[in-house]
Amino acid sequence: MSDNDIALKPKTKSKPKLDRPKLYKVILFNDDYTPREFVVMILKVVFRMSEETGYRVMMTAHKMGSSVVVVCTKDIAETKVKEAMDYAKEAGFPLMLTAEPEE
Ligand code: TYC
Repeated sequence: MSDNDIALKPKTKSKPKLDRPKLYKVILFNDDYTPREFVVMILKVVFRMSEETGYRVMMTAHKMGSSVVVVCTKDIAETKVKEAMDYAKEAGFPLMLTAEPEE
């Protein structure tokens, strides 16, 4: 090796490849107009919840202002939010859900 040669250090720190997709939370928000039974129906039909789980999630949003419905990939979260809000819009209710990335 001459004096002008630069010794290149091999890169020792390489980013580990994680093919873990970023997860998204579907959040259900309370409002004063959507009937409780309608919210439970949405949770059963769109999110495949049982009556009991749907009722529990609906009551959490009703009492606390919001509730996490499910954690899943961005695609699924956004599709389900749209599906649920389309049903609500069609029925004339202001039911609101969002898909938010997990910290
Ligand atoms: N607060 C509504 C009512 O009393 C019921 C409701 C619950 C609406 C949860 C939205 O995400 C919700 N009729």
